[in-house]
Amino acid sequence: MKHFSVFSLGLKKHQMLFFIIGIALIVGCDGGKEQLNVFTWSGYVSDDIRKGFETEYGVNVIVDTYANNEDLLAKLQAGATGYDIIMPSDYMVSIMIKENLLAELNRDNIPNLQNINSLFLNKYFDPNNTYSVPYTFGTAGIAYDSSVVNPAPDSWSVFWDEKYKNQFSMLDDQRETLGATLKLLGYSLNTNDPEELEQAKNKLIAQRPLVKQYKSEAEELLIAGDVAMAHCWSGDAFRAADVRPSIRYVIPKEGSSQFIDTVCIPKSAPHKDLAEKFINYLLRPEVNAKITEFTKYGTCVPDAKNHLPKELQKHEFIYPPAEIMESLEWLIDQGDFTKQYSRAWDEVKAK
Ligand code: N2P
Repeated sequence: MKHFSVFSLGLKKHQMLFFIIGIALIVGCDGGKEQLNVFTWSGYVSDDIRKGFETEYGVNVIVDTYANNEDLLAKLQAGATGYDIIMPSDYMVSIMIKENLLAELNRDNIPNLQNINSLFLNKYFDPNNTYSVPYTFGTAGIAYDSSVVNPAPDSWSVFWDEKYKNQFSMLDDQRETLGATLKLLGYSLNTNDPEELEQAKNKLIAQRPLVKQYKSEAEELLIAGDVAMAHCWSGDAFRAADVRPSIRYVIPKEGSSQFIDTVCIPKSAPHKDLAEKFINYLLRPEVNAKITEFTKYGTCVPDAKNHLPKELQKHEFIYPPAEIMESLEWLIDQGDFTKQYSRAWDEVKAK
């Protein structure tokens, strides 16, 4: 019996080498493993979580990050098609649903949906969780190094104090940064009054010479000691405080924002089934607990708490006291008025 082999194609040795390399490239040097592409916030998927899923499912997980919801939206609108998992915040989920960018979730593939606390389900931005699964929740506020910033700040106005020129960063995020300024001015961070937005824009333009950097990954600056103070999300402040215990976090007295970040699958996802497996994996209580330990944001899976150290089960960075919770607003999709926010923000950044 004649065996079929590359030799039987009449290939010479060097031709055979090219043939084999070619096949290896087609199959992928990793043996043709399926690849899950995750596009998320920095500090949201740890190596541990990634590797756990890779090992269990025999796949590769690639994690890429964005600084804000609008950058994520712009990427998808520009036709990026490689992403299987994205993690937009609440108001961005409603925008993406309207823009027809999200895939409907097949709930049969995500039985662990039942692990989610119903408090986090059926929210205004996706009334039946047709497209999104809650991942984490948190707030925005001020992270500051108490060994430098004295007295302790309690107002957004500290970011306009000349004393801290070049010593602080603001979030690179149009809704959050305009939102904090609107709160300082006594307005809603969901205003759609052009005059109020104009005032916030001008206030940020006046602040510009004092700002060291606009950066969403504020924990990196705080840990490195590049800034003594940052407009920052709660979990990132918490992570920085783990490394530098002199770091504190405060929600200013004028109030601030709170958010739920979600997990979604873009309509264009190349590996939808695998993405649903990944979501189901994230919702296992023991995996979800690891997420909380790493991200330092709140968990939407109550049983995850059984796997968490005591101090994380009710830390005030994650669970602010009731009177502070009352001062928080959710960012809401502003529809057509969103353009005005983008325009105002572009002007601030261009100065
Ligand atoms: C984590 C960023 C939190 C996202 N680095 C705020 N929606």
